[in-house]
Amino acid sequence: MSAAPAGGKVERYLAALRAGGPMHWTLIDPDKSAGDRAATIARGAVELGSHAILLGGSTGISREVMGATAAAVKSVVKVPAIIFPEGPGSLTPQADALLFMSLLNSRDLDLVIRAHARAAPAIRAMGLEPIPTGYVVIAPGMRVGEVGQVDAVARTDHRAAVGFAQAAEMLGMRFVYLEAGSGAPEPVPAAMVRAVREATRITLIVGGGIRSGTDARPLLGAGADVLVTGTVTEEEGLGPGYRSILEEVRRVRDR
Ligand code: 1GP
Repeated sequence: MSAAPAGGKVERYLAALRAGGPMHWTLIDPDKSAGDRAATIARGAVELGSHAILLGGSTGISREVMGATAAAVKSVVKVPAIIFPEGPGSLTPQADALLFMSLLNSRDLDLVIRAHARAAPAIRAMGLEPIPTGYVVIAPGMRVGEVGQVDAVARTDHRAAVGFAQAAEMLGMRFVYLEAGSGAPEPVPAAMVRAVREATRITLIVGGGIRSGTDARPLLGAGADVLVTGTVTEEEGLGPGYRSILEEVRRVRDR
């Protein structure tokens, strides 16, 4: 007897995509690109093959800006618009889902579970689909490492990364996100991604510092299920760096 697939509509869409190979998600920061500007990026991203739009990145994005941006994005693309939250203040029913992330290696219990407990009733009332995700910051961690009061996992400490990912899996989270930090000089090491891949079966998201196909290739080879990029589009638009990342994802999917 096989169990019904877990999660809501967005999670089932992502699971079906994952069965066909790795994915790419485009992170748009509504504080930098709101409304129509975000919609233009999202349309171009999906035309180039990106599989979902993540909305977030800055601290203090208002519910109004997030709501208007999610609505604008959804008016032009069919892929899910998923909130990448930094706190409960930016949650809006205009999005399809949110990464319901516990920052597993934070010293701040609010970011591990307390803010989630406060926000859960509102999330349920909004009908926003929560995607249960263990979020693990790997050095250098950049800004999220600082504001998240994180004890960042050292880049060579595969054992720690595997421990967090396995703990997330054992707690029933269906996604784990290895985050080097937005704008990191280098992505999460491929060897760490491989170690986590070999030790877990949940959907493995990798982000931070991916700027080109050359960066993407070893991460895909190591078994990442999802690559998230944000900075490359903010700095260069949907230019050669962004396109080469999507080409690598497509190459692996087409294999
Ligand atoms: C940040 O992992 C994402 O949370 C994306 O990072 O901005 O470096 O692409 P970049």
